[in-house]
Amino acid sequence: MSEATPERQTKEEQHVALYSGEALTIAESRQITCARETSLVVVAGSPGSGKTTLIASLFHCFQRGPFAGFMFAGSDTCIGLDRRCFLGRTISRGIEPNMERTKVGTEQRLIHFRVRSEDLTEEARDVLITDISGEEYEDIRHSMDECRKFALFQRADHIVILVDGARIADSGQKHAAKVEVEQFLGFLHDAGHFDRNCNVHVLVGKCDLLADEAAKRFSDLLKDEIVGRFQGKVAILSVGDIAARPRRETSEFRLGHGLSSPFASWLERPQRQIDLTSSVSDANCHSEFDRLLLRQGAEVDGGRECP
Ligand SMILES: Nc1nc2c(ncn2[C@@H]2O[C@H](COP(=O)(O)OP(=O)(O)O)[C@@H](O)[C@H]2O)c(=O)[nH]1
Ligand SMILES: [Mg+2]
Repeated sequence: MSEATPERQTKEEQHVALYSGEALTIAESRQITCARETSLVVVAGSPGSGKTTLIASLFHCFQRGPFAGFMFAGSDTCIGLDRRCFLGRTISRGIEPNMERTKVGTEQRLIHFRVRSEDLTEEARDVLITDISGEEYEDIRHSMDECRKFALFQRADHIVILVDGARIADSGQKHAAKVEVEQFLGFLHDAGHFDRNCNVHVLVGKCDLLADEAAKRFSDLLKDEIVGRFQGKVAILSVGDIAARPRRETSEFRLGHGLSSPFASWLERPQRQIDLTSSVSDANCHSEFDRLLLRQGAEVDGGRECP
């Protein structure tokens, strides 16, 4: 075996990607998406609905052991995950867990999970999950143009819409919350995001707060109406209740309540039906992040070819 010279070592080291462990930019995520089939999950919902908590709770669930039939097999974003989790930890001694507010315009936003089936019969699978900021959500919700050109939706394999269960439990807010989610789905549909094989999951979060029967009935009504209105307009529509991080863990509501089935489905990538580049042009992209998504879309969807 020949020994590498110091000079040669330096050159080789330059080609070794060293992950910071922070959430990934799209550019950084290419190492994952080019190497392995990776699905992209985009979580949308009103500010405070529990999007960041959902992602952090998945990580906590895997820290406890196998989850949804899968074992944690690594992450290139452990520090990013940790950052999102630290305020929610017991060590923070807060009465209620509190998540760091999702920063706007930050490029580092994709959280990576690699998991493997518990029985080890299958290869490990990769999933990138991101939550959109409150500001982006408001922009998209109020402008069809913004919604149409929002590149994350064009690329997403799974769009998760999180309804704030705390609002559903509040008789003064529940109607507004219902109208909001129905309008948002209508916007996504009219913007053409349902025209391809993207799966949509509407989840009523914080369901541990739906204590009385009236609140539960309203949550069921909301889900039934959404199914009645949008089933058939989107490749796969699923609805459900989750309590990603119940205020108090009980035998009924444990950490990650209701998340195992959605999470297992997020590991599957629906087959692409459209050429992303035909529906989005560079001129439509409003940030460098969008442009990277656009460039990457063709590589990711067209096979495993990377420049
Ligand atoms: N009771 C309860 N509270 C939750 C749950 N999930 C999140 N929360 C709380 O909802 C608040 C907002 O969560 P966050 O993830 O920051 O919302 P985001 O703005 O959508 O990212 C935090 O105080 C969380 O602790 C849940 O399942 N049950
Ligand atoms: Mg957040």
